[in-house]
Amino acid sequence: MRLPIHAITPETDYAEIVGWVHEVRDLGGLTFFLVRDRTGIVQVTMPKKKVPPAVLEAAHGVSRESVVRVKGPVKAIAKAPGGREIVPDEFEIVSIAESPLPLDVVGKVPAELDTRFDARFLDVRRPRIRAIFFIRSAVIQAATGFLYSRGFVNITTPKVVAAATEGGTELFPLAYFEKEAFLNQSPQLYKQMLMAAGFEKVFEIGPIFRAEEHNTVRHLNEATSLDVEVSFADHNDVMEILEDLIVAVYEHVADLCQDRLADLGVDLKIPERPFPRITYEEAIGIANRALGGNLSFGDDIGTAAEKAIGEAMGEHYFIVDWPTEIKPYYAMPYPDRPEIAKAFDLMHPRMELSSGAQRVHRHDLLVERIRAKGLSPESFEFYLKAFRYGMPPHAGWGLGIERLLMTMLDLGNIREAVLFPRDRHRITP
Ligand code: AMO
Repeated sequence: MRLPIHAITPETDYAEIVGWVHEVRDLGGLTFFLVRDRTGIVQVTMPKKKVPPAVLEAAHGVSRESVVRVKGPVKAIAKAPGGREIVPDEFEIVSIAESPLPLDVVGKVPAELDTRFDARFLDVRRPRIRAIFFIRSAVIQAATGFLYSRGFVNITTPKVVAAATEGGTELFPLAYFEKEAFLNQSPQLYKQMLMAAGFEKVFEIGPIFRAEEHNTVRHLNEATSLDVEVSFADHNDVMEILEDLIVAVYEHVADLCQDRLADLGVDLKIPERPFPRITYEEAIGIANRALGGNLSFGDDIGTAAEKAIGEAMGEHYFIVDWPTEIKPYYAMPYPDRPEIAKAFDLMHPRMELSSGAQRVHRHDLLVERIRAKGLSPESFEFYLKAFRYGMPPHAGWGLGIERLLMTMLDLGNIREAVLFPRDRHRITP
């Protein structure tokens, strides 16, 4: 029976393993193999005089990254990884790897990102790279568990849609029979409609598509968003949920992914609650002082300003009370100061992680806001309808999973947090 490599202990005296040939060292009378599976690496030692001729023949010339099955007694040996070695009495090549490899899995030869993504399945064989995706899985598990424990319902909304949610310029048009259709930018309209359906608390983890043309280290054209929407709640309520979720996710990863974090050399610091909150006006004040700039009310906070504010804050923080004019039509303006919206962004010192708001739930105001953005209420009729038959007040947010991982694991490029990234120049593999 096949044994995962990490299950080989000092008590194991015999093992059958299946894995990839990580390294081969032929010293003439003695050949060493390192064999790797997803759990670890073990040394396979073949002294020519001690192993059966059939084993020597089977192993002869086996290429790196071939899949092999090895069976034999396990012995203690100080110099081997994990302090164990297998001296095989059976050896089988299960699947041969062509040479040369398109990518050096051992990682001694550094590869460009493009080379890595062209052979991503090989790239991800590397323990350091694979660790990112085991942690990504743990992040999603923790977030999902947290939301279930708070009574949320997991929803799935369409990705083929008829209207823009976040603004028309970043849409991917789609050939959809005789209709005009797009890939969805956000589950925004659907999660709100489910508030009218009486679900009260929903979440979705799914793809969002943004036709952003710029090529940056923190934008993808297909990203993964964790979306949350809550009825009878305001922006402050959902900011608390977001803060609690971030801390729960960090704690889960710190508890359960120690080995993977070690593979990545990451010393995870759990963010402290409550996250500081600064207003948009305070944020531009910080940026102006730091950069000698002259951002004024209503200006977007660009990358340089964001960086300066992040440096001043030094930890996760919220920017609240945004100008209504630079937030989407669905963000609720304060009744007494309609030029400011009950909208927020959750920031990591490096970048924005999430944005959210209390929503406009009054039909008349929503129509007004849609018009004020230069959009046509007619194209939102399927959405507006949900506001005419009893729509509770509600609030929510969207959190970018890749940005969460990128900041948590200190990755240099957002593409590192995606198995098969989609950017301006890449749609394969
Ligand atoms: P927003 O457009 O700010 O808000 O997106 C929410 C979060 O999703 C992530 N994100 C991206 N990540 C990588 N590449 C991209 N191109 C990209 N675009 C967005 C970011 C961002 O903070 N409907 C609102 C959310 C809401 O109000 O509930 C929305 O989509 O981490």
